[in-house]
Amino acid sequence: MGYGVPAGIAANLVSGRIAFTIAGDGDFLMNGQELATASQHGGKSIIVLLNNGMFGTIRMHQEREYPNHVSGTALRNPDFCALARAYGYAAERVTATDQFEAALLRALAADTGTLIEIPLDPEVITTRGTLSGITQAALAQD
Ligand SMILES: Cc1ncc(C[n+]2csc(CCOP(=O)(O)OP(=O)(O)O)c2C)c(N)n1
Ligand SMILES: [Mg+2]
Repeated sequence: MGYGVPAGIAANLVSGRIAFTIAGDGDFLMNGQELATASQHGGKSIIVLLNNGMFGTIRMHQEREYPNHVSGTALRNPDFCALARAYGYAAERVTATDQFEAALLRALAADTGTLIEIPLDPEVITTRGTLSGITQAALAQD
């Protein structure tokens, strides 16, 4: 966590190639200020930010081991698109799968870096199950 955003910016600045970073919301919050570095040095990274409003991986562990005992994993997030624009990045929010390709093409064509925010339902916690499904499975074991 906290690595992908600055690493992508550094990779872009060193190589001149567009860097593509996928970040969680908690992950982005650790080093998102490095967008200032990208803007300062004319860097361009494309960041896809998966925003589920929580430290989802940790919440998943909490539900599995201590169902319905949430502690410290909810996030009160900023407006990530507004934040990215404040640093000089372009930004857009993608809310449907069929919007993504056009957003990515705009990002590839842009002069600056771009943050693409994808709001995610917190229930969509893995490819194989839901958050409430994990909670119910844990409760059923007791
Ligand atoms: C520097 C660092 N601190 C803490 C952790 C432990 N950790 C693993 S996943 C996670 C939460 C990730 O949240 P987010 O980036 O929002 O992604 P999500 O799991 O919600 O998709 C944490 C705190 C870590 N991997 N690295
Ligand atoms: Mg998250």
